[in-house]
Amino acid sequence: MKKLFYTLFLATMMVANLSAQDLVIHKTDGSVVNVALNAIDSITFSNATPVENYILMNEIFSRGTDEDPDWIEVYNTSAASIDISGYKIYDGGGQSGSKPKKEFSAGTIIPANGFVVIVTDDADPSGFGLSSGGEEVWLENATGVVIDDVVFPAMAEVTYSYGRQPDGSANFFIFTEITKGTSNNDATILP
Ligand SMILES: [Ca+2]
Repeated sequence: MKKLFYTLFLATMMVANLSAQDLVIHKTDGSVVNVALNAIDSITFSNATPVENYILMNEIFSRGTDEDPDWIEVYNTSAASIDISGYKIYDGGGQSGSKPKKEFSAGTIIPANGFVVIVTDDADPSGFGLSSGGEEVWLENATGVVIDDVVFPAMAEVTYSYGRQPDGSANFFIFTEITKGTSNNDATILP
């Protein structure tokens, strides 16, 4: 917003100087928008705020068995509880439509800085299996906006998982100590 404001400020100054022909907006995605000054009626700033995301996939277990199926742990990075009813997790099959997306059931609430584990296994009728050879998984919110995606590597051992340390950070590791539904912060990392 500061950059946009600065650009608009400069444009306004140029209008005052009658020395410019276009308003040039340089967007954060690298694109540039040109608008002829004589085509502008007015400039206003909206109150739209960016969507902030507090829910992340925090730990992934892809070496599940019938007795201990695959799962993904989701973490709430915020200091308030969040209702994640209708949020969905899926892999490439869910993205292409060949497999269902796994949906968090109605009434699923993650406490502040808390965890929820969802089973994602072929053995689960509404789910999909995680590839022990590694793949990409996505998390979308109840309105269908993708809010997180993680590419996890192959897991060599059934006692390994993959996740963030500290919780909610951008730092991923293979853990030799699974912490299903609890903090990853003290989990032992594969050397
Ligand atoms: Ca964990």
